[in-house]
Amino acid sequence: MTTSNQALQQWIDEVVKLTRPERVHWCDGSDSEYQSLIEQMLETGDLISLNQETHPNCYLHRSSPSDVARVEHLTFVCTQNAEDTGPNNNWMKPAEAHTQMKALFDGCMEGRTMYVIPYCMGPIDSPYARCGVELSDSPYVAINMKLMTRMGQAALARIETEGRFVRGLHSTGDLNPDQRFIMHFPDELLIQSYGSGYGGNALLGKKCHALRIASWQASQEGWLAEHMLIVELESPEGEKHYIAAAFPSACGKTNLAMLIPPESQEGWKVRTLGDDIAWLHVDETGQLRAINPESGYFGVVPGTNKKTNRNAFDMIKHDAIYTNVAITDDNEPWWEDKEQGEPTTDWQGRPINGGNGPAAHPNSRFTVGAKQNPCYSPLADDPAGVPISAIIFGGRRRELAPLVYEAKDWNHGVLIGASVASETTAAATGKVGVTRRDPMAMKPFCGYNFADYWGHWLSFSARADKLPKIFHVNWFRQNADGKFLWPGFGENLRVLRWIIDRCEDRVSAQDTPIGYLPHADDIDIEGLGVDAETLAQLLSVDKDAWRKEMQDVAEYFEEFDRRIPELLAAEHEKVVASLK
Ligand code: SAT
Ligand code: MN
Repeated sequence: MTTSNQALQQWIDEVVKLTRPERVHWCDGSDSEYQSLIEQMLETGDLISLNQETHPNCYLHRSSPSDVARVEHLTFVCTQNAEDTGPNNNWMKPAEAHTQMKALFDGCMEGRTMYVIPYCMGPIDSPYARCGVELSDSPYVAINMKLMTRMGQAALARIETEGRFVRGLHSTGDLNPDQRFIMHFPDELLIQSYGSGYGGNALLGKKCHALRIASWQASQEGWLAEHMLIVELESPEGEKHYIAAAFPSACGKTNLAMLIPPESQEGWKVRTLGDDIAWLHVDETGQLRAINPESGYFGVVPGTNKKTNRNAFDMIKHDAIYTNVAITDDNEPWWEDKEQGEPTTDWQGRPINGGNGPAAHPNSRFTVGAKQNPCYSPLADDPAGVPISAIIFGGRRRELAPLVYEAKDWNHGVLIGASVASETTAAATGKVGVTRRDPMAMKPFCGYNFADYWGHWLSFSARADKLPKIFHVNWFRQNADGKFLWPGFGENLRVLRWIIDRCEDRVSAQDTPIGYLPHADDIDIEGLGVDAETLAQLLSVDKDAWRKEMQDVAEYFEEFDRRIPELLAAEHEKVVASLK
């Protein structure tokens, strides 16, 4: 196959010359192509067939044990000027990065097939969607891209009419962690990834394109590319609201996006538009609208059970690719807190032995097409996206941050987003459970200087008439014994209801230095098992602790020096003054 797009054809020819694959396979995105790739991977052992009776079309992939998460220390943004990438990114000069990557890619596909993977991020006919082409020597990448994006013929046709696309070159190389790099060249709309087959490092449409490159493009073009789920909430009266929410990786975005209303919340309906990424645009009426650029979920498996997320539990029983889970003796996938079955073989294929740690890797994942979700919203395919009523920021914080609070206005909301901190999780290599600043949950994903990014966020006050309200939530508060104060999961709907009531001006709130907090009786705790004292604790503002927090935030901002927008510094000043 070839393409009428000369730039694409020329780039493919260059890559073939450099990497020297034995074969080139153009992905058409068809179901039959998916099936034949699966069969081929079963033969080579790249995939293991799971119990086809109980889990039809489910397969297990075991990655190299040293390749199980994103590698932030090996992820770079390459611009001429280091200041443009900011202290929030690793930087390398483009020329140097090109030289280094060229040496790694030289002949790396010998004996392998190179897959040409055209994809579209967003509904094919959406003006907000953007296309890319990934060249990869991994069939695992090809099948995952089929589930995660609109991949194949239709995307290629759009590229041929539109002419513009992001280029992504990926090779698993020899999986040597010392020769692993994820490089971004925003000025060239180019991504190069070598030495990893793991999701966020290898499925280049996801974090690399839809967040790092897209966030930079968005800043040039006047929109936002965010690490946010999109969810639809319908009240018993039929009133609908769309909410976008940003949380760091492995903090429950998929669970919130697929929330199941508990029995106590009768009549509420929740539908998912997206579980990880949102692209936000201001429409011609001044309303902020969101699309989900993806078409599938790459979710954390451990912890998924009938109680925590029944929809996800059912959704991954068929047509799913599992990565790094354990298996039972009847060949069913198994993970910690599945609450069903017993594992016999761990994620590395070893017989279960307590000394080897968890049976499933803590960052083991499922990949499924979004339409398998029992609460999938067909509006995810609407080229116009959905109007956003509220934006929520959140982190995983044992202490300090109340259950929920509302920003006083948009600019204050930008400060709240810029101040997000969270405990690290298994989604990236490194120590787990350390609190770090993770502004807008974008620390690993913002493709340019955070200070400029906050400036871009602030610019929306002037761009849009109907800006959503901004909130902060924390589902992860613990007491002194390490017990969670809030039950979370489906019960989070009780907090979302307050958020909607605030958007509709139906409830008043307590005015505190950090924002508007609910009056205790405006959060429905009936039948929840949370007593009034605990709720009071969840809704308290410890002024001393907050003064310290604002000091920490100020120190964090200092890293960005004079690039910090004046408006943001002014918002910080205001909070500090009111805490006095
Ligand atoms: O980076 S991935 O997208 O693979 C997983 C995550 O960090 O959310
Ligand atoms: Mn994510």
